Amino acid sequence: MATKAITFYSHRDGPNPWKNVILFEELGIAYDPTYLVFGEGSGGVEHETFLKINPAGRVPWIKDPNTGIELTESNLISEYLAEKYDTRGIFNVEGEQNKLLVKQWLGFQAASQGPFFAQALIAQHKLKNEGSTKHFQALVKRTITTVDRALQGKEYLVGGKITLADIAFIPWDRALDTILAGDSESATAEQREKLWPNWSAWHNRVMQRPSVQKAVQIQNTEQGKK
Ligand SMILES: N[C@@H](CCC(=O)N[C@@H](CS)C(=O)NCC(=O)O)C(=O)O
Repeated sequence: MATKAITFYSHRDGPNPWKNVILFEELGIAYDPTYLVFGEGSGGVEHETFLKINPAGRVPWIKDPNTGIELTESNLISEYLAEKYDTRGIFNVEGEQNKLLVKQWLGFQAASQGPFFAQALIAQHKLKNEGSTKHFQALVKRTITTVDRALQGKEYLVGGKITLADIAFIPWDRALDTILAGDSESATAEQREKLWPNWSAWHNRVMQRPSVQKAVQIQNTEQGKK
């Protein structure tokens, strides 16, 4: 168990750091968050102060004073936290195949879900470009279809139990009302449930975990929502 709080650079809206908050809450790890903003201004992810810490200019980033470890990339941080602090094996899976499957899904999340969901959001709500919005929303739907197929007959992605793979998808999936806004077939949770029943049941199942609910509550408080 961590004795000193982990230094944690985060963002109030950006979904990626919130995967790690779920881990902090689930594993009872003390952490000390600093919330950055987007851009180059004071307190920004691309301000020179933070670029010296993380040249990628992105969050999350941690420093663990208990080990001296410094890390960025949310999925790698989750793997580190589980390896060091999951003393009860909450996220463990048995066997080489299952351990590799967790990594496979973490890779898929970081290479497909994260970037496609982010670009669909930016195309529609920031660039307001209809063609790009449709292009990225199609990739978002393909990503969800992949996960839905993989979940056929299963409650969780790997090994019949909760793993880091399931947790990794939650923060971006929570933003789907905004990401798929305007899409005639998948804009609402009801439509998504009909299109992707396995995915929808899994999402709701993982959402019910107390650690996920706590992370949502902390994020809502930070965002000034109830
Ligand atoms: N693959 C990285 C992505 C990190 C990332 O893009 N973080 C966002 C916040 S959710 C960010 O810092 N964006 C700022 C920027 O791109 O300028 C991870 O999973 O940690």
